[in-house]
Amino acid sequence: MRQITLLIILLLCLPVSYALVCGQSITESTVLTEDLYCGQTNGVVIAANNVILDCNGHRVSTEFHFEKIGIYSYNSENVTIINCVVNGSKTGIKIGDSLPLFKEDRQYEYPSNSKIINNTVHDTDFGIKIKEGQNNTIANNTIWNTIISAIDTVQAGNLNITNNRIYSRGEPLSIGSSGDLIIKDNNIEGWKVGATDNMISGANSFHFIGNSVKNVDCLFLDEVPDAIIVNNTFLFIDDLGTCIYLGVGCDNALIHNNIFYTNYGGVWGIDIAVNNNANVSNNNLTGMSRGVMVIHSTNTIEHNNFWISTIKAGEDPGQSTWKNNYYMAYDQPQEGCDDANSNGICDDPYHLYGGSNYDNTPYNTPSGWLKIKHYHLERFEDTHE
Ligand SMILES: [Ca+2]
Ligand SMILES: [Ca+2]
Repeated sequence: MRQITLLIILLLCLPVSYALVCGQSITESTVLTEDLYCGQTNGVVIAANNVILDCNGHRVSTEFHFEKIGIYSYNSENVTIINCVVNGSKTGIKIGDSLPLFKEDRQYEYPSNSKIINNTVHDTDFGIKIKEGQNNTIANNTIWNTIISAIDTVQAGNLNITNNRIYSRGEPLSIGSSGDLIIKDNNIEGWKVGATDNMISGANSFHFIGNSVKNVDCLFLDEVPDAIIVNNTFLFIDDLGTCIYLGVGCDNALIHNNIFYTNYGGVWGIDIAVNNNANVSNNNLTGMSRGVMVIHSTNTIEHNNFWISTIKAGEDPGQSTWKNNYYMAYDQPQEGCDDANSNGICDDPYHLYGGSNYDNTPYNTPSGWLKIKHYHLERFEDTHE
C-alpha cells in the first residue's frame, strides 16, 4: 500500500505534457508538446510557485514588437524555464513584476530563485527581462537580434548570468540595481561600437569574469564599487569611444589579466575618471591610441603591456602609481629607452602623458617582469646544481 501511495505521489509530481493554448496560465510543471503561434496574445503565463516549464525545444512565437510577452512568470517563486525557443513580442521571457508577493508572514517580497536555462530567444525588443526578482539565474541561453536589450534587469538582486551567447542590436546587457552580480563565461556581441554599451549600474558586488565581448562599448559602470573585471577578452572594432568606463562611485576596481584589442586609433581602453584605488594589472592593450586614463584619482597601474604606438599609452596628471609596465612606444634606444645595465628596465623613467607623472621602471620587452623572474630562477637553479 505504501508503494502504491508513493507511486501516486510520484506521478502527481511529474510534469504534465499537453498542448497549451496561447495566453494560458499554468500552475503546475508542464512539458510543451507542440509549438505555440500566438499572434497578438501572450504566449505562456506561469502563475504558481515551483513550476518547471520545459518547452522540449518547441517554439513560443508572438508578433514582433507587439506589447506582449512570450513566457511570463508573474510573481511566482522558484520557477524554471528550460528548452524554449521564443521569438517575436515585446519581451521574450520575463520574470517578476512591480507588484510584490504578499507572503503568509505578511512581509513583502519579490519573486525569487528563478532559473532561465538553455533557451533561445530572438527577434524581440527585450530578450530576457527580470524585474524586482532575487537570486535568479540566466544560464546557457542563446539570445540574438534583440532590438533594445538582450538581458535587461531592474532591481534584480543576486543575479547570476553565465555561459550565454548574446548578439544584440541594442544593448547586450542593461543591468540596474543588482545585489551581487556575477557575469561569467558569456559570449557577448553588440551590433556596433559607439552605439550601445553593456550598462551596469548600482551593484553591491560585481564579478565580470572570463567573458568575450565584441563590437560594443565594453562596460559602462555607474555606482559599482569593488568591481572585479578579470580574464576577459574585449574586441572593439572601428570605435571612437571607450572600452571600459568607470563612472561615479566605482572605487576599488580590479581590472586584471584582460585582453583589449582594437584596430582603430580613437579610443580609450580604460577610463577610470574620478575613482580611486583601482588596480589595473597584467592586461594587454593593443591598437588603441590611448590606453589608460586616470584623472584626479589615485590608482595603481602595473605589469601591463601597452601595445600602443602613440605617447598616450597612459594619461595621468599626477596622482596614480605607474610601475613595471611595458610601453611599445618606449622600448628602444631611439625612443629614449637605454638599458646600459641590462636589467630589462629602461634606465630613464617613462613620462606619462598629460602631466608630470612617470613610470620609473618601464620594461623594454613585453611581459619583461616574467622574463626577469625566469632569469633569476635559472640563475638560482644553475648555482644549486
Ligand atoms: Ca617601440
Ligand atoms: Ca636598465
